[in-house]
Amino acid sequence: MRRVIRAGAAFGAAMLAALTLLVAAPAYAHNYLVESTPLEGETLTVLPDEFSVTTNDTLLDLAGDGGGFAIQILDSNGGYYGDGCFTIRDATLSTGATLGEAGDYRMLWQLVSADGHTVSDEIDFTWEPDVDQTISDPLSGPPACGGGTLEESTPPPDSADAVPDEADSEAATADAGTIVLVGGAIALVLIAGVAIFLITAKRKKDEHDAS
Ligand SMILES: [Cu+2]
Repeated sequence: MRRVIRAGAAFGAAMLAALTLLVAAPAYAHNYLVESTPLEGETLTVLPDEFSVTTNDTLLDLAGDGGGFAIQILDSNGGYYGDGCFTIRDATLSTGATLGEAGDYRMLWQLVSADGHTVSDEIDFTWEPDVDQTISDPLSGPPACGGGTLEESTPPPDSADAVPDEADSEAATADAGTIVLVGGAIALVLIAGVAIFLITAKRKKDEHDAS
């Protein structure tokens, strides 16, 4: 009987170790911020060449289209600045620097870690421009690189040309995928349970037969 308990404990420990690895390993591999312009809480009096965030590891832009990356500059009234274009270079994500009237600003950034996970955060700073600094007008929405704003380029959801059937079927496919995943996980647990039960029962029987 002691042997059965020990086997069960070993199996449990192995499962726990595997789960811990699955959950913990990716978290350690996230890129983290090591430098930025501006810094959190900094007061700028002169516009830098560019706004940027630098992480500890390479940024992942596999498709080369900057998907998953963004830097947005907002004033305290929700106005946007910049042209929406950005550059990904090694571990640094950057964008051209423009700001409006003096005040509090926020830089929102999002990037894709070397491990493929998206990381984002915000940096608050203050703008007290010297008299020779250029003051830009705010945009009403996030700028789209190449012109306009992202909000303008997004079609209204109830547009007559919209294809709701396709969207619905995509959602249905996603739901089906989730069901398959959950079903698969339940099946695995059940199979493991039955296996443990059978092994335990057989060992009990063997020990019983042996005694
Ligand atoms: Cu990660």
